[in-house]
Amino acid sequence: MQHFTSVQDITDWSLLWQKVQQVKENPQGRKTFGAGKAMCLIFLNASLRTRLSTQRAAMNVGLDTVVFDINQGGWQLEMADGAVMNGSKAEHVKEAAAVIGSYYNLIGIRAFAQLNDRDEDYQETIIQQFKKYAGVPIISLESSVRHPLQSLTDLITIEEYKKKERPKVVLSWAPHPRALPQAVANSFLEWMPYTNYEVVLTHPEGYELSDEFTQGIRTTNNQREALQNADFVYVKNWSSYRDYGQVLRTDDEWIINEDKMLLTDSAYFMHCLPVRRNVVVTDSVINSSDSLVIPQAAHRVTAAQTVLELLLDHA
Ligand code: SN0
Repeated sequence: MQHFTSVQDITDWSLLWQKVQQVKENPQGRKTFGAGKAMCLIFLNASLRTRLSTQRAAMNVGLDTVVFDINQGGWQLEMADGAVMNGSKAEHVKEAAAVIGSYYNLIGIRAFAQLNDRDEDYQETIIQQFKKYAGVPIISLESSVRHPLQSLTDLITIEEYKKKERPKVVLSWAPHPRALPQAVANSFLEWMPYTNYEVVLTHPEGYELSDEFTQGIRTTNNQREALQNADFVYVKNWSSYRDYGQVLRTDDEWIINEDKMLLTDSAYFMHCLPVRRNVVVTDSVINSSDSLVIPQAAHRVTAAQTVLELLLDHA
């Protein structure tokens, strides 16, 4: 695997699952695998799980890590090729990425969608420019469009908890006071065709995701119908793709509560976190024994370590 920025970067699925198994069984088993190598994690946005789990995964393989909050202390980077740089941006990504790539064997980067200009966000410019200019493997720590480390985590979690060969997995939109990116939902759906799960997507009108991710995915605007007999309920808010970056409704009709979970086949509740309690999901559901949010978050280390081991072969 050369980079890890989308599901399409996975070249060998059987090797991936073999690694996941090895990492789960013995996370400390390859303590010196990354020895002598180092990774730079660049954050343009806040993070708890991605930052800490990726560092923990690196420790487990003996890889040194530096975290760079580029907005605090770094130069503002110009991303556009051919730009006349007479404004506030002091350095071009062409130099910055190449320089960081000369110091580090791997680069991770988090750059959320700005939610102003859809075309610009959906070009994933920052991650693409780093890919182009860094000369080392790039790991997406959530781009403007995708969050593949989260999606791998989600699959690892579902595989671990599923009680049926072909579980019904529902991705449900939920309310939120702020406009959030579509990345987690996009990415989750992008990984689904690589499973045999029965997948249903449900959201209110106006919250349709890009066709690129929903093609072939059963979709309904009826949340209760979607939840019938579900085995896993994955809940996430996203802002509108159609009315780009807009919050179209502020009511609580789509909250996940106990009453809705009763429609399922004793489904597990999943969320990538951070979650707004009693807005997205009621305390009673997230506190219940069917809530997987903590083991799911714990598997962020499993996912990151698996990815690091696959990439280190090329780093
Ligand atoms: C991010 C998102 O993409 O939705 C990261 C999720 C892994 N979530 C948020 O930004 C939540 C912020 C908030 O105010 O609740």
